[in-house]
Amino acid sequence: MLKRISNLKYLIIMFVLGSSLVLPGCSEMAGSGTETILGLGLLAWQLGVFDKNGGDDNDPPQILTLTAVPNTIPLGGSVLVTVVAYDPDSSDTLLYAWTCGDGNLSAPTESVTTWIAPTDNTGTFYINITVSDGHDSVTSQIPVIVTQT
Ligand SMILES: [Ca+2]
Repeated sequence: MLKRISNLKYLIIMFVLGSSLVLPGCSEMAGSGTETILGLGLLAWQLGVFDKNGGDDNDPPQILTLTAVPNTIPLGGSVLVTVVAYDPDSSDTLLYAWTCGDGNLSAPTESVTTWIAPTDNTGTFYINITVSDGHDSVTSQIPVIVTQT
């Protein structure tokens, strides 16, 4: 769909240069005077249709906040991890997927989960979240430090 929008931008440039064009479904419009203004008006309307009302482009979800409380825990301890995400397309339902290379996640497909640290590994662990709207996704991660005690 972006390709078609680019084509329409090209058409606008041709109008500005004074070229004569025939749009699909329209009569021929000369590139001067009031007909140029009419042509630009029609193109602006078409751009609006392709961009939003056509329904075939998507705004990806956005992660607003990602928190881990507390962010330092002992071996086997637990952290409450929360993501707040938003999608500009009001009809899109967000899907959540948490992953971590070690430890366990209590609710790996919810926006809030508990991560339980391993009992035999200390260090910094990155908890990853992917938020998808079914078309596009966004990923982020947050570190949690696991200490001996
Ligand atoms: Ca969306």
